Amino acid sequence: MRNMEMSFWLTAGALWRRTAAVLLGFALLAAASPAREFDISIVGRRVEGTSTTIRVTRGDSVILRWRTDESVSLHLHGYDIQATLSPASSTPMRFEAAVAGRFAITAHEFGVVADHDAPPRKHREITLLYLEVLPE
Ligand SMILES: [Cu+2]
Repeated sequence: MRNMEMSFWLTAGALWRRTAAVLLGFALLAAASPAREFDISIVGRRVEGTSTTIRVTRGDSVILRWRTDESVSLHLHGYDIQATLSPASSTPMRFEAAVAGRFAITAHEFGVVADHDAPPRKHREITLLYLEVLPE
């Protein structure tokens, strides 16, 4: 009986230490890569609001959550990330801001889903926003 009780407390202690280690791991992970989230709406082929620049710090995990009133294909230059947006739902664009600098986020043809590899003549882009990644 005494032995059983003791092994219970030993097991409980080990479990608690493991749980604490896992929690500490999550805390460190969260501190190392804070996710910066931005909600951005495109209305009438323009970004709503007054700010035309999104600022983050190098090393940040970034989520740009897009809404649009019209289908459009977006292109984050420099990072070379593309996303096709539709009015039906919001579309997240996730990336690690590994490179510092100023990068244009452009809209390719609105209305139709644009082909980025189309001939240059047809590749019209509208700059919607700038992403600024500041060095730490
Ligand atoms: Cu482009």
